[in-house]
Amino acid sequence: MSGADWVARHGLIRFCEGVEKGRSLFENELRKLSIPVMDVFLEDGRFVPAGFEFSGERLVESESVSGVRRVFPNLYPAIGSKVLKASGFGRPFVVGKRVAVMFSGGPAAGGHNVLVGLKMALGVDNTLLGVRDGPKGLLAGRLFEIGESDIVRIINTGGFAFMGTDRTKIKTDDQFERVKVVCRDQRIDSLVVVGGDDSNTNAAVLAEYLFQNVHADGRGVQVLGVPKTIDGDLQVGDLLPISFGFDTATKIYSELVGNILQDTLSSRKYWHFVKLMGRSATQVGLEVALQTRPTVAFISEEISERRFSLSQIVDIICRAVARRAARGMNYGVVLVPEGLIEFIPEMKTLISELNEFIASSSKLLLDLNTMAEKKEFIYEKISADSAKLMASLPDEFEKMLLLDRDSHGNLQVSQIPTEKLLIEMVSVRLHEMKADPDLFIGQREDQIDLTPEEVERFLESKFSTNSHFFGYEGRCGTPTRFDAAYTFNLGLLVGSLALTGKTGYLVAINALNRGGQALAIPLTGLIHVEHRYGKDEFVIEKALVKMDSPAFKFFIGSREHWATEDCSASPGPRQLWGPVSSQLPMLIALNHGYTSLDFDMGKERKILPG
Ligand code: FBP
Repeated sequence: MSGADWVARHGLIRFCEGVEKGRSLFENELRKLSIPVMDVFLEDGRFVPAGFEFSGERLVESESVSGVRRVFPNLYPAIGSKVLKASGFGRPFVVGKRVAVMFSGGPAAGGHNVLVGLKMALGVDNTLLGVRDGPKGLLAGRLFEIGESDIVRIINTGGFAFMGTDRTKIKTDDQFERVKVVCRDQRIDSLVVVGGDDSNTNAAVLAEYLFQNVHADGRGVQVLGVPKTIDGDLQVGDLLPISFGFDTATKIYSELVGNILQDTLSSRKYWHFVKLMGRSATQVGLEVALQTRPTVAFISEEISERRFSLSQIVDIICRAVARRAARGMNYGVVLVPEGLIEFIPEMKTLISELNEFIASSSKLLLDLNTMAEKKEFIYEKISADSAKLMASLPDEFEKMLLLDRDSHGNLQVSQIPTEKLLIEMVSVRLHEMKADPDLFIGQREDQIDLTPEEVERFLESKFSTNSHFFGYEGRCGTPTRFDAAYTFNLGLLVGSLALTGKTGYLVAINALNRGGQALAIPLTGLIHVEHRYGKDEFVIEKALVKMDSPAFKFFIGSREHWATEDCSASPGPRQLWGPVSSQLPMLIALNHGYTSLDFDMGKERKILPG
């Protein structure tokens, strides 16, 4: 029943009183949204699981192959480096399988549709179990059966609320053993991990651990991964263009940034500093910049590559502010990636020294009461350069660098107010510039060439600021049409793999502009060695923004113009119906050589009857 029908039947007051959660007019219409489904999952108009065959693609062997063989003695020989593709041949006909699915890490739009697709691939002859609250819930054996009525309720809705998630890393022998026991007790045949790079690294390790001898008859448990993260940093070249959730998050942020840009053009008095989520990579920041054309946008990877210091970053902003002020434009928008500070080489060294120190001595730190004591203690333990840099930062910021790490040992950069730090430092620098204009105005390369009238205008200008952090707003919104379709098809794909008995694969869909190609990528082929927190770890590499990628090149070719002129774009709210509802992320289109922004994942289908 549509929302309008519901109101007609039950009355407006009862509707407004909220008779049932999740039943706004919008949510009711959403459940009826038709979404594209790939041909390989269709037979006689019904959704069916696919079979698999060798795609002809092999992953490039990681440089750490001997280590990978050692860490994955069962999995690596079994799945090697061959990428599989879903096919209409060899469709599995399986009954009685029990598949468990778990969200892991931060939420991302579309997760619920993975469950819907998975449930449909398994059909009525197999059982789908949901794990409550991510890995923590798995360890506690908190599983429940996902039924038809759940699917009807959650289809096309945002967030992970239906099952919950968390960031527990399963790493100790006790934890692995616990998972084994839960799988045995609950008769689980396959475990699907919906997560980012860290969670899928964990999935690979679990696939090895559960490879055999879980059940009394010697069978193991298959472990499969689904690529999720708004950060967009789980990509595998042409095979996996993007993780799900990225499109929704970036479209939400782009709408907000577009609105702020419109406000600057209207009120002409503020500089807005906007921090955008995306822990390490700046895929989110780049996409939002492409969509909105802000005054200044930083890409952390470039900062790292060009070895910029914090002071140089401040300088870049000050020059943009001064140039615009000279022309009477005392406004602008600066995009600051969440992970920026970790990419500034001097800060990176400081943070990694702090990470290693905190990993080994957090208990000692706890014993110290005041911040002054903590600082004194830490300054002695880190290098002199790092101690000097740390001491030069505002107190509040220094305190933030000592916040608790997450279970993967990462600094929680979302909690660090980099946008405020920059505002503070830029204000101080502008003050210095105004006090001694001859230092920065002139013909030298490091100076700004301004006429006397322009200098006058700059000296009289005001630098009024606002800061924003767009992060949590973007993770749980209603999935875009792209994410809704992508995740439903990923669900069908991972369900198919579960039924064919495969283990140790990450599902992927590429060729997103021509019907889509459904793939299974061996997780062990993605693992490489990284030095983390004082030791070598086998992990999936994060996909950072590449300096030679078409999307980045387009950005650097445009930014000078964006900084001096007002050429912002306002993408507006994301659309689920109508002419602009089929847009995929611009950086996918640019980086993969698509000629249009429209995606194509097959024909539109009504997913649920009624
Ligand atoms: P995932 O990689 O787990 O999907 O999380 C991404 C993210 O949204 C980052 O952008 C952000 O740094 C982090 O989660 C914030 O996490 P938390 O929810 O723990 O504050």
